Amino acid sequence: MELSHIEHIGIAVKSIDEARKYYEDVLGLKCYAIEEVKEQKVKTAFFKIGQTKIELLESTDPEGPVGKFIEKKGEGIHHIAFATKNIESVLGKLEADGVSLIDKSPRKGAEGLDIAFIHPKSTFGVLTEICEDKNKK
Ligand code: CMX
Repeated sequence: MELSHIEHIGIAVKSIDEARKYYEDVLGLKCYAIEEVKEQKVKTAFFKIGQTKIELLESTDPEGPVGKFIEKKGEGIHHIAFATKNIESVLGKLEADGVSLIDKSPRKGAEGLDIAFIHPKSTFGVLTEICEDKNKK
């Protein structure tokens, strides 16, 4: 599988304004982007540490994926995202291996990345995202 590194870790929070104080004032990371992803019913805030990002996820709709997650499980790690340079090939291999894909083909996510999610029932309970930054080529 052509995965290069952990692109980001998504963390569900009730309030980005509240949670970012910990990441900025305590951990000393810098929030470099805030973006709403309407289709996913979330507002996101990004921090970088090495080549990996932390993505804070605040729900904009209780019926959205992050709203439902917080309601059931509370705040915490929501997903892990792996980077690749060939998302179509990775998705093809996952499907051939019988892994349950939420997105069978890539779609646009935050920061303009091409993304696809894998169902947590196929990944020992961890919602997993594959992403490719096609602008980097
Ligand atoms: N991690 C692990 N398990 C999760 C989960 C998560 N993030 N979200 C839901 N689940 C589990 C639930 O606990 C539940 O498990 P049980 O059946 O054992 O109770 C099961 O999945 C079904 O949960 P649900 O609340 O009924 O939710 P849905 O089935 O409607 O949807 C999922 C679950 C993962 C398919 C959906 O959240 C999804 O498609 N997620 C991908 C998109 C996404 O998360 N977008 C937000 C981030 C966007 C971004 O990063 O920009």
